[in-house]
Amino acid sequence: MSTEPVTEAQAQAVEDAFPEQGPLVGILVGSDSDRPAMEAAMEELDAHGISWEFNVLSAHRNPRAVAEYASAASLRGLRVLIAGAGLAAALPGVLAAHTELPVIGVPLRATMSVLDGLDALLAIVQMPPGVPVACVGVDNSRNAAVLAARMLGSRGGG
Ligand code: RP5
Repeated sequence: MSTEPVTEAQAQAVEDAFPEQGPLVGILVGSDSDRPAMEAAMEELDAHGISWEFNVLSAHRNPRAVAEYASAASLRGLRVLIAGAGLAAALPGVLAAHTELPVIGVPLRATMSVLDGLDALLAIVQMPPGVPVACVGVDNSRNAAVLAARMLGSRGGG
């Protein structure tokens, strides 16, 4: 793995910053404009009784914040990350570069897409060996949540 080991000082800093047990699933998108496409994932996780949080963090516009989020995610108690992005959809891959948690990418059909979402799908799925990202269908955030629920061993909802 390319992930750097977390030092005790870093772990303590995260515990100090996040003293409460956080949600199990982190949902991220690259832009506010992506949020509507991810609502099916939120509803699906709710149906399974799985706690989640939502953040807008762009791999291209906020690269440092994305790295910090992913590096702290496991220590905060998150177990799976779901990341939706369109166009040159780097967010799922960049998250995977900074965490050992499973990352599920949702390619989104952005308005400027020249390939109706296929550009984002290829950007998400074509990860190099050793840094995997699971990938669901274009705009199919519900399936990302179903997969996350299965990873977490949930048999409810669906
Ligand atoms: C990607 O660019 C985002 O994930 C979004 O799908 C797309 C367009 O973003 P906006 O221009 O709407 O912010 O990074």
